[in-house]
Amino acid sequence: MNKRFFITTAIDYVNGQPHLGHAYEKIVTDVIARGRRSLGEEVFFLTGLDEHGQKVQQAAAAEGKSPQAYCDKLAADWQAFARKLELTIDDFIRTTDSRHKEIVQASLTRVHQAGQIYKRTYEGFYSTKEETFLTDRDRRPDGTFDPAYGEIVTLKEENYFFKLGEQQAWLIDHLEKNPSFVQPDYRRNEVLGFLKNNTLEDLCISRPAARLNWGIPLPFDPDYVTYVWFDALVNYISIPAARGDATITGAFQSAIRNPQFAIRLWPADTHVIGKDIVKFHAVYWPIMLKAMGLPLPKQILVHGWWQKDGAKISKSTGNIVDPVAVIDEWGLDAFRFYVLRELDIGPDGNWTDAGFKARYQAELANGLGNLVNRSLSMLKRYRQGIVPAKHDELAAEAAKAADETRDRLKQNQLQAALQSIWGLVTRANQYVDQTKPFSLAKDPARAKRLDEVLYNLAETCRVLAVLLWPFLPGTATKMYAQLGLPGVPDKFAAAAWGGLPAGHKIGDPAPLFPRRDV
Ligand code: ME8
Repeated sequence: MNKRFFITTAIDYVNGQPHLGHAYEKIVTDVIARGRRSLGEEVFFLTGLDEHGQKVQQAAAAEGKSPQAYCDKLAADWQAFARKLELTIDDFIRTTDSRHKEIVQASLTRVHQAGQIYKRTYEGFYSTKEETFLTDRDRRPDGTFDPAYGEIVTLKEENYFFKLGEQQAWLIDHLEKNPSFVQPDYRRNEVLGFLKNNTLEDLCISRPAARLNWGIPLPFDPDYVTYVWFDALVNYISIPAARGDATITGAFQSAIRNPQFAIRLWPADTHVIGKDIVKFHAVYWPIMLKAMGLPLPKQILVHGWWQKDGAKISKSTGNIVDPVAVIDEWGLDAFRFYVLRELDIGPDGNWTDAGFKARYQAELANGLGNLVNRSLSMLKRYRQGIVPAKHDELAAEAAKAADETRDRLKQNQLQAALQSIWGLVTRANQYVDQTKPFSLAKDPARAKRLDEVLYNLAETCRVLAVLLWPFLPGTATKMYAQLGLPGVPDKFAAAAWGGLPAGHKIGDPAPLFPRRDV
């Protein structure tokens, strides 16, 4: 049994609204997953929801619902959102699933037995709004706390702590020996800088059940529930455990329920996350895994944050992009294209409606859409849709685009891969302008040349469909259908030049991205 390429997203807080940032992260992960599958790897793509905590408990109470009923309703919306984005997920974790709770408790037992969890009294500042303890180090230069923390109270209570001290040296060593562990490089350097210049304080991992009962009880003290990260991060191993991955089930001695369906997932190949939660994934998570006796994930891939019109996305100020509204108006692939083409994985991005429309018009309607539509329409008009004999004038350029796309997909350079693909789109559109098939068609003596040109164009469209599959799966599928080809172009190997056989009859061309008055 082969280990699968295991890729995950952050699990979203169930009580927020799905926004552009969530959509972006999930689409990026979907493209990597589809790309790997297209290249022949077995993949497991996991996403889901983070459902416990005080805010959920309070919001449910305000609506007069039980927290579970409140979460169930929102979870249905988030799952519909995943379908809307056409994510090729293999599982959807909810932290309220019993399969998850069981592994959270097993992992806490294990770490507790290893002597890494202890209880002590904590007295300090506490932000109820952010559910977090603060220290003097969190004060701003003028001595006050950021208003985002809301009301600050002093609180004295006993809690459980996870030991983080004495863990820095090996983690620094791991980051230095494995440059790809945190990517991009500047994020890795930030983590290294943080580890080298700070002493890690032990992490508070509990809340008294009397104050917060919407959480997973600590297996060694039912008066407490586990708080946030020991719950949320563990999702990455609870699904492998539920799927019978022996690396996890072995470590926790939990029964493999369906050994015949057991798969190997852990260690994760890539955790895709946003820049705000790097410390939890690159510092706390490896230390937690080490304490559990489990191998570390291979890579934490960190994306930047989207803004809109140069300002923070915020529901309260109304500065939002509603992905569902954009998709309903422009189509899913127009949305997927814009976010992937506009923003590389790493830096922050800025959504503008004008930028979105400009890319739609130039690159989708006038670029790809025009190429496919005129290539296939001319083949239909001049040759009754019958593919002429193979000809290789654009073969080298198509091969170059395919090679670059493959390399860039493997390196998670999604924006650069789209640039390679659009290099071929632009070249093929120039080829139409240069060879002028509409003029050739008027001169019977030039019939052979017209055959050559029409073959090169139709075959380039076919290659493009294969290259585009991970990014714009709906468009790639439509292109295959318009070419009269069965199935979906989901095997990268099919990008090799010459796949369209002479004599094949294409289907009916139709605009992929209708031009719009913008
Ligand atoms: O942090 N642009 O959940 P979350 C890009 N439950 N990405 C953004 C973004 C923006 N404007 N806003 C948020 C959580 N994100 C925890 C994670 S993982 C074990 C637990 C990203 O709903 C954010 O960086 O606040 C994170 O990766 C994801 O959306 C979920 O954020």
